[in-house]
Amino acid sequence: MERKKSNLAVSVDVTKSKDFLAIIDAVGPFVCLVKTHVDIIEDFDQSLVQQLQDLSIKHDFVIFEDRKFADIGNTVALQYSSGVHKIANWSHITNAHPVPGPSIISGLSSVGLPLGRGLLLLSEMSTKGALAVGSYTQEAVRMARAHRDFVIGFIAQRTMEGIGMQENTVDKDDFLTLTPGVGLDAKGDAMGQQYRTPRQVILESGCDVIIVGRGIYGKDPGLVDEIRAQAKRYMEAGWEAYQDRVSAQA
Ligand code: UP6
Repeated sequence: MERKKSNLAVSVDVTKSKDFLAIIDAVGPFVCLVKTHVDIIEDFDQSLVQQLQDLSIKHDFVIFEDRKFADIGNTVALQYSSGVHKIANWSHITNAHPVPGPSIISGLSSVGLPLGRGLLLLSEMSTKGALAVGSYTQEAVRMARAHRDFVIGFIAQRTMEGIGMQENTVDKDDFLTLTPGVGLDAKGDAMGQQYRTPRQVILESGCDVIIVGRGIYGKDPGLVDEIRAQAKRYMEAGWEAYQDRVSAQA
């Protein structure tokens, strides 16, 4: 993030590998991270993984497969390591719902830790009526604190720093907060998604990384120049909000 002066993550939710790779190559210079949903790609194969890894090296970004694991430890370990996608082989980061309890972290870390991978827990969601609130969110943070070797942060709508801690505690968490539901032009979609601006997310809510999908490639996945321009726009908005937060804290 420091090296590229970018706290922008682009979520590339398209179904054709040609569009997927073209978008990533276009936004690559502006992002710290690329977020994928490989299970929506219709012509997925292992060569796509190789090309994604090549782009990650070319443009210096981290790969995050947004798999949202949510099953028992044994099953998630198999889903993470095996099947068609073999996510653990190529994705630097993945994520999980805390709903099954700490065993989901043990299951995933049995595969990911030896490979140097990291996990994000979904302690909140961006959608209208989300159930990940209150004590659910607090327990998610507690689970993360108990597994600092593998859990590196959260998918959440605000910083989780200090949540559930005693008032006078001196411990600092230093987890990352990556935040989806970010848009500069729309307030939401027709399926419950809710958007806030980079300023609201980074400056007012203390998050670290903005995750933007359709705000960047939404008009037409073929319009590479437009996609590049939007990526630059979101990168600048995200970084400016971060700089403002840092100087406000100094
Ligand atoms: N995502 C959310 N909200 C969450 C968690 N994850 O939107 O709470 C993911 C979606 C999608 C991306 O699965 O890939 O972030 C948001 O895309 P969008 O910017 O096009 O709405």
